[in-house]
Formats: sequence, C-alpha cells, structure tokens
Amino acid sequence: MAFIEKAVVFLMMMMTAFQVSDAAVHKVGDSAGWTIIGNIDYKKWAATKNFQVGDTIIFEYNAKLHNVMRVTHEMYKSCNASSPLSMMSSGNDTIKITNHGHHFFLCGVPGHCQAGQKVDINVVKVTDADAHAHAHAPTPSSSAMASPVPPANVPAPSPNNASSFIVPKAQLIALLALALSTYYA
Ligand SMILES: [Cu+2]
Repeated sequence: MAFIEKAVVFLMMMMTAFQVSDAAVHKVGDSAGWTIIGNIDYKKWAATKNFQVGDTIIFEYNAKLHNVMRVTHEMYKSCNASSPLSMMSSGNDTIKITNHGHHFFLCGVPGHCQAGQKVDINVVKVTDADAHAHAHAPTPSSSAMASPVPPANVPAPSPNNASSFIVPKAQLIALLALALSTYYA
C-alpha cells in the first residue's frame, strides 16, 4: 500500500476516533434494516438511540418490497400513507436530522406499517442542551455559586491544570498527520 493510502486510512481512523461526541449515523433496525421480516420492534430500536441534530438516519431495504415515507404524527398513528410529507424509494436512503422533535416514518406498501414497519425518530432537545452545556458561559446566578473564573487573556493560575493540555481536534489530527509523514519519509 502506498504511503498516501496509509496516511488517508490513518487519518480516517483518527477522525472516526475523535468524533464520538459529534454527529452519529443510525441505521434503522441495525443489521436487519427496514423490513417486516422478523417482527422488528422499531420503537424499541429507537428507544436505545440518542438522536441528535446533525445525525444521519439510514434506511436500508429491498427497493422492490418497501419504501420510506415521512408522515405526520396522525398519519403515523393510523398508518395513513395516502399523502406523505416526502417519500424515498432508493433502498438506501439517508436523512440528516436538522431539527429537534419527532420525525415519523413508515413504509407505504399496503399492510407493512400495520405490521410494524414504522419508526418515530425523536430528537430530544434537553439532551442536546446538556451536550453543549459546557460551551456556554455561566449565568449570573450560577457564577455567584461557582469559583472565580480568570479573565480569558490571563493564563490559568495552575500550569499543571489538565485542561491546558487539551488540543483542538483539527490541530491534533494535523499534528498526527505531520508525525506520520515524518515517520514514513
Ligand atoms: Cu415495507
């Protein structure tokens, strides 16, 4: 394998490793995919996931047998496939989550939704706020309870503070790429 290929593979591995808290990809039904075979409980599947804005949802299925319709809550509840908000039928459809709340999907082939081929992707806002809580400055009421925060332009009092060693992800990958290229040069 050529060096450049090794470097690319290495970088992809690094980027994957450092994206644990970033956007995730969720394949509906996991290995089973989007189907009526096996009585897959998509409610149960969705309950095990922590959907976030920016995540990608993949519907993988046999395009001759199924499709994917985005519907309203009412249509979802009653398995009404007569006027979907949107429809996909490639057999390998991806949806990027761009907003909070419920995203209802069902298979529009007659009988399939009734057989359980429907899913509610619920993107909870509270979870997202928690994930980004540390990115926001403390509110006046909470800062009164917390220890004083040094001004941004003054170095932290303790040089041994672990937080001072945190390197931004992009810089870390660049440094690793540099080290790798030196090693293979
Ligand atoms: Cu179907």
